[in-house]
Amino acid sequence: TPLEETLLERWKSLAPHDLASTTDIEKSIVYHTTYTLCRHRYNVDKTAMYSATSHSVRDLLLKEWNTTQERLHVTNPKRCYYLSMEFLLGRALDNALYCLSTKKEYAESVKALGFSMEDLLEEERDAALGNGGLGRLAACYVDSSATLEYPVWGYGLRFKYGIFKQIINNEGYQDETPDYWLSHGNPWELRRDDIKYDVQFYGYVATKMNDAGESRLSWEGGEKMYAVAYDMPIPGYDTKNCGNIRLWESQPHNLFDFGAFNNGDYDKAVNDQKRANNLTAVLYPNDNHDSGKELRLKQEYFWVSASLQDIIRRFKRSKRPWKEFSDQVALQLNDTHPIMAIAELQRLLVDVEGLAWDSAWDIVTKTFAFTNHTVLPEALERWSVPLMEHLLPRHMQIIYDINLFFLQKVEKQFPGDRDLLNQVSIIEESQPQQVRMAYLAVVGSHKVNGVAALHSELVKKDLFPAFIKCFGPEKFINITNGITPRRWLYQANPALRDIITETLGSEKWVTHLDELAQLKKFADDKAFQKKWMDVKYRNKQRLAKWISTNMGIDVSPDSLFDIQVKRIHEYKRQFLNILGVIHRYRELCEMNDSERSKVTPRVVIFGGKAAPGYFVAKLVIKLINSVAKVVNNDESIGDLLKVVFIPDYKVSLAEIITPASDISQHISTAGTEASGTSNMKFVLNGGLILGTVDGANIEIRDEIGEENIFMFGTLADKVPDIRHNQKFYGVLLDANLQAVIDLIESGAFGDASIFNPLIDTLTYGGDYYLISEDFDGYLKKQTEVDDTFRDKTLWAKKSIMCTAGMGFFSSDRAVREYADKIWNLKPIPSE
Ligand code: T68
Repeated sequence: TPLEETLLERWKSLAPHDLASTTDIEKSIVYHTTYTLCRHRYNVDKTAMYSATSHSVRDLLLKEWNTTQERLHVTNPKRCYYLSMEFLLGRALDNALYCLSTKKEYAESVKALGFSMEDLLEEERDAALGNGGLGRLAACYVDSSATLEYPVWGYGLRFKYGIFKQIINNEGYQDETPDYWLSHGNPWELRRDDIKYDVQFYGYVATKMNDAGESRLSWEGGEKMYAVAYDMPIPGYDTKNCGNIRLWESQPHNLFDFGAFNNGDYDKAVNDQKRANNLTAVLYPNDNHDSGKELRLKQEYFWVSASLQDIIRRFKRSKRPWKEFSDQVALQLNDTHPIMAIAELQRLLVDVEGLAWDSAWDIVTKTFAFTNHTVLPEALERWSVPLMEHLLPRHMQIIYDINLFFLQKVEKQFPGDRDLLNQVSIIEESQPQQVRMAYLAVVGSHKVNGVAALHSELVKKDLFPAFIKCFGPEKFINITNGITPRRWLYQANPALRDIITETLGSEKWVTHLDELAQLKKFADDKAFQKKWMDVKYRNKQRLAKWISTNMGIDVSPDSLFDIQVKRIHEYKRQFLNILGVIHRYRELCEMNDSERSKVTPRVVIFGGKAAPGYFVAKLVIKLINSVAKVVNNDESIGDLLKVVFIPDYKVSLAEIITPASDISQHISTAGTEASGTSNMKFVLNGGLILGTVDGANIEIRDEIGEENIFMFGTLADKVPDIRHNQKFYGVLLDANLQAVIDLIESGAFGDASIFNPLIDTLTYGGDYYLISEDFDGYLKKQTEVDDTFRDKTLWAKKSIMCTAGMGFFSSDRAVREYADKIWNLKPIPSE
């Protein structure tokens, strides 16, 4: 029951105030230490202080959160919901302090209480609810949505365990340990016990009469679980607007089976509880690979079912007719993972709300849009029909009907074209039959987008060519990815931030990244170049210190820092990189002192996780570490070459690594990396790229100028023919590559036999990722990198031109494009 007007006034007059002074902030921190954490002042350590400070900052955020919700409640605009299985947020405290423009005040207050802000920031565990680029993209998009004041919410799952923690063992292999990120509590989330929905699994479909005496299909029986909401406020920058991510946790429906308990079956008594606790316990650690496991499908359905119930409840409060649903709601499907939402919304509208099939389908197709993130066939989800019939029997019927009606339309449009019907059928006629989720997404959405220009072309050409015939090309668009300049420059690189602001005369660039273009006029300015490169040097020192402290390896910041950090995957070709390193080592070994004195010293840094079941990828990690051991201990080589594999690469480490690169490598086989986003982060921070003509590298080149990027390798349209020829004529390895393989096989990096399965990928059945084909071009570009780096003025100029050209790659631009071209969404100003 709402409160009466006079009471509302009283509440308003008592509402908490801003923490205006540092004394207020100190009081608030002491308050939370005492009452939230129940700690006495004699017993406050860094962890407790981090937690109390975060709770204090959270209060400020919640105030903005509440006023934002109130504003949305009153204006009731169209809203967009971003359905993403993954949100790779990283740490929250530093970001929140910047967004609230109160970092300075908090740092002073914390200092006055005997701690350092820098230490406290390091106490925070990363929120690592994602694998890689896809999850981090979702995090950047909610940041931009909040900043641009778009009414966007993220919906996802609250995994108890995020992506595993990677440990490199003494033999140089990857080991995995669980990431129990919630062990010290999480001040950045709010559990909403009042927001709770039933989610059903298994059971059967029955025919029932409704009140009007019509027969309806109904999903009955099976098992039920609760989905309980947790909210994570997402602050916008330089605005009072605050976004939200709502994450669902599974809970048992029946806490306890007393019948079983009384019969002495204690295990059975808690069975429900165990199953429910398992459901959202852990994130699947595969990127760009479909695991096909029942538990994964359960997670997917659980999440979309709870989210849709929540969204429909909110829609119903507006008392609008169903036909206006798509004027109020836009739903963005982040990859195939949430695609059951299409069948679920159709089911809710037809079976539960009683709409006619066609009216319901009209609403569905106007509401959903789908983002594709990969063309790799092994990554496209397919679910076996028997599994689907077992777990979600009504949805399977609905998918059959969606398919039937769609194929009937196609048949009408193209009579007798049986090939076309087979090509676009959502059901693949294999044994057993499979549901092609990406096809369901195309049929059930009004827009399909790829994530970079080349990728969006390949989506049309290679993934969905037959659908272009059915729907026309307009349905398929490109929205090139972007990254948030707040985290990836403002926060991660304070030194560069400060000289940019000083040079441009304002902080406008933080929300209008195109402003960086003004830096171009300083690219030849010697004094500015010096300042610029001093910053790079300090960032390299910061990373060198991290490596020395955490890994005991000393690297010189005077060397060229060459970095490749991303998930380990064959298509990303870390293997090519380490083979290149071995080639470099071979050459160094053969040089005399005078030749060596002309060499550009280099530190080659790797980082990234391999999926625990991805044998070849794990072997690449082992090879890197075996090579590192030999090279780093070869005293004759000294600083000329060092190899470092940084363990447990994650968002918070990326914030230290990214600003410190001279060169970063983005060297996927052309046509395989949909976009890449770390490429954008490095260039934004004045790092040059060594890359293939793939994904967003191409657009980066177009923006910064081809003279400021090192590009090599086979073009995407040539790849299929080369693969085809290799199959028939075999692979003749490049001579330098053969010498590198010979060195590995000689035992120079330890027992060679363990690397056989890796070396076999170059020859048996063809060199699928074209490592041999691209090897020579790669080595030549590396030599060009070395030569250019020695010209300090030229390098400084290129580095400045890199940052200056990156305006386009802000996630603000990307989110605006989504809002305009897909969601039809307007900002709701906070002031
Ligand atoms: C990445 N995809 C693309 N997938 O590889 C990258 N996959 O090119 C692109 O820049 C990025 O998405 C953003 O568009 C992924 O990161 C996954 O992590 C993933 C996770 C689960 C299942 C499949």
